[in-house]
Amino acid sequence: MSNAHSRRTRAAQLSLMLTMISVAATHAAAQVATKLPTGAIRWDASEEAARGALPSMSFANPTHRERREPTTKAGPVKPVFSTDGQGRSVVAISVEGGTSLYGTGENAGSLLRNGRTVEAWNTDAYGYREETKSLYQSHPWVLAVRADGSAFGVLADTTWRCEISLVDGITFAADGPAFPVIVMEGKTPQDVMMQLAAHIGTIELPPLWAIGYHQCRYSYYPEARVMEVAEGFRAHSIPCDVIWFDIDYMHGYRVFTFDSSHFPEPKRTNDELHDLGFRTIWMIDPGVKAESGYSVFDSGSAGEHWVNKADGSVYTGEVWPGQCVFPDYTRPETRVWWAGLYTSFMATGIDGVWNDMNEPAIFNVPSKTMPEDNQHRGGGDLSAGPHARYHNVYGMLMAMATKDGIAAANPEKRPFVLTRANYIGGHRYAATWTGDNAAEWYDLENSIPMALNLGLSGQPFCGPDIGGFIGNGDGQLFARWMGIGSLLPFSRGHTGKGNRDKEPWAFDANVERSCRMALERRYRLIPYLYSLFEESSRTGMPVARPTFFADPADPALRSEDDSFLLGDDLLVVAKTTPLGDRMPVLPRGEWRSLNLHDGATDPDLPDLYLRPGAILPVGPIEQYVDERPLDPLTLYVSLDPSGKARGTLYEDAGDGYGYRSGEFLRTTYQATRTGSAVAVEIASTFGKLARPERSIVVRVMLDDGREAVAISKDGQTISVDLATAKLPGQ
Ligand code: NBV
Repeated sequence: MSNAHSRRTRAAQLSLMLTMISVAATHAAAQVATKLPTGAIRWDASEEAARGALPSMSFANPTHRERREPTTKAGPVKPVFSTDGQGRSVVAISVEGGTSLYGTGENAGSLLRNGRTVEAWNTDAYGYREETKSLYQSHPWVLAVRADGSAFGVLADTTWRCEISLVDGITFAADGPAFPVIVMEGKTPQDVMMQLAAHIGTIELPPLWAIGYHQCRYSYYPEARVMEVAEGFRAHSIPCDVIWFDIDYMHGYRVFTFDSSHFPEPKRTNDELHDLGFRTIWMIDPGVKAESGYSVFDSGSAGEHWVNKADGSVYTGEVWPGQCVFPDYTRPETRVWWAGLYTSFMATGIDGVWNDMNEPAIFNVPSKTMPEDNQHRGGGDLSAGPHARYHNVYGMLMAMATKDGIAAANPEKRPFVLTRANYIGGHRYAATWTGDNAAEWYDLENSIPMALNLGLSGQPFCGPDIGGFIGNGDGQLFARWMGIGSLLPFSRGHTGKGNRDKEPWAFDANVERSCRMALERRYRLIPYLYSLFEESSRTGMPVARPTFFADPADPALRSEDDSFLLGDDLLVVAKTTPLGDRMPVLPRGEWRSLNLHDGATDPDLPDLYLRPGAILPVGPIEQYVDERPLDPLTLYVSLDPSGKARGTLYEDAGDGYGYRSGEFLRTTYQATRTGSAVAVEIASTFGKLARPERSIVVRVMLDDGREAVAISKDGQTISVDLATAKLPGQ
C-alpha cells in the first residue's frame, strides 16, 4: 500500500470516527440517566421522553418506575438512543468482549444468545424451529454476564413489537414511542436476577400440588376415558397429581360451558378425581363465540367488553367455535366481568385454569392475530390505544383476570393458572409452558435452554410438553423426555389430537419403568423443589438455573445447556441425543453422584450430582403430594473439603395463606465432620409451625459412592460414623 493511499484511508477513518462520535454525542447530550430507589439506572431518550413514557406494564408497581432521582453515577453501561429508518425507537448497548448474553424470554435454540435476533411479538408458533423469530411470549430483557462473572441486565420497558438483536452488543428496536430502559448492575448474575425481581416481582407461592406431575392430552374425553387415565396412574403406581381438560370438554368450544354428552356432571367428574387424589385443570380460551343466546356473549355484549375495530365496531375473528369476539382485558371493568365468570365454573370443583390461544391467535389471517389497528379502550392507568400497543400484554392481562377470578371463587386456596401467551412480569399471574413443540430430538434438546432462559427472564414456573405436542416420537425419546421434564419446574405430559397414547405406560414396559423412576425421583425431591419455589417467591431466583451459576467466572460453563441446576445444590446432567454421547461441561469441585433409588439406575434418566457443601432434603415416594406426611425426612449430606455442609427445607400447609402469617417452618440443617464422625444438627429455624414428630435419615455421601447412614428423630443432633459407610442398596 502506498503512503498516500494509507494516509487517505486514515483520513477517511478519522472523519468516520468523528462523525460517529458526534452522532453519539448528539444522543448522549439528549438522553437522561436517573436513579430508581432500587439503585437501578433508568435511561430515557430525553427528559421529554421520560415524562411522556407510557406506564410500565412490567413493573409489579408501575409507579416505582417513575420515582426518578438525579444521578451522576450512571455506571458502566451506557445505552445510546436513536430512531431507525423504519421509524422505530432504537436503544443500543455495547458489550465488552467475553460477555455472554441470555434471557430474551421464550426462544428456541441454545441457552447462550450471542449472535441471535428475536422479536418480542406474541405469536401462535405451532411447530417452532430455530429460525422462528417470535414465540408465544415477550420478554424484552437481556442478562449479560461479563468475562469476570460480574453481570448486568437491561429491561426495555415497552409493550410494542420489539426486535432484540444480540449480534453486535445489545440492540432493542421497537415500534411506538421512545421507551425507558432500566439497567441493573450486579456482582454476579444471581444479583441481577434478584434485582430484576425487585422491579417486576416474583411468583406467588403455588399450591404444593401444582409442583407434582401433570397429565394432559388434547383431549381426554369422555368422562370414562378421563377416569381410565386417572385410575391407570394409580394402578401402575406412577405418581401424578393433576389431570387436564383440553377444549373438547366444552359445548361447541364455547368457553365456560360443558359438553353434556361427554361430561354430564362436571362436579361428579371433579369429585371422583379428587377422591383418587387428583386435582383438575380445565382450559379457557379468550375467544367467545359470537352467538346471541349464549350467556357469555350476551353478558359481554351488554357490558361492551369486546375489542373494537378501528372504525369502532366490534371486531370478530375466527377461532375454534367459529366467529368470535374478544374481551378487551385492558379495561378494568372487563377484567372484573371476566373474573366473575369463574365463580360458577370453579364451583364444579375445578382446581386450576389453563388459558390458551391468548396471543390472541386468530385462524385464517396471515398475521395469525387480530389487526394491529384494532382499538383497546383501557382504563385506570392505561389509556386507549391500538392493538399494536397492547398485543404483547393481551395474554398477561387475561391471565391476571383469570387469577383474580379463581382466587375470588376459592379464597382459601392458592390459585393456579397456566398461560400460553405472556409478557415480562406476567409470572406474577401464571405459570407457563413452551407451547406446541414436536416429538423430535431437537425439541427435547430445546426443553432445557428454553426453561432456563424463561427463568432468567423472571418466569421460573415453566416446562415443555413432555413427549412432544406434534407427532408421536418413539419410546426412547419419550423416556428421555420424561427424565428431563420430571426435573423441570412445571412438569406435564401433553400431546396433540390424533397422536398415539402418551401416558407413561403407553409405550412398553421399559419406558414405563423409566417413567416410574423419573416421577418417583421428582416426588422424592418435592421437599427440595417446594423449598426452591418458596425461595423463588421471595427472591426471584429461578428454580432451574443454568450450570454456569455454579461458577459464573468459568468461561467453559457459559454455553452449557445439556445440564442445569435445581437451586444451587442439585446438578442435573441430561442425555439429549439418541446416543447420549455428548459430554456436558461440569462445574469444578467434587460434585457427588446422587442415587435416589437405592442404587438402581436407568440409562435414559439424567444423572444427578450434589454440590460439595450441600444438604439435600428428600421425602418418601408418594403417588401424589399430600398422600402422606413428610416422614421419614431424608437428608443427603455432601461435605465440602473442610468437612461442612448446609441445606434448607421449607414446609407449610401446601395450600392456603397461613404461611403469610407465619404458619411455616424453615429449617436450615448443618453438618460438621470431626475425624470419622459427622454431626448433623439444626442451625436455624424460622416460622410458627411446630416441628412434626418424624424420623430422619441422614446419608453422608463419600467420594467412592458409599454412604454412611444414621436414623434418628428430627430436631435432635444426629451423629454419623463414616466407618460404617456402604454402597447404597447393600
Ligand atoms: O386446545 C388445543 C391445543 C392445546 O392442546 C395446545 O397445548 C395449545 O398450545 N391448542 C394449542 C390449540 C390448537 C393446537 C393445534
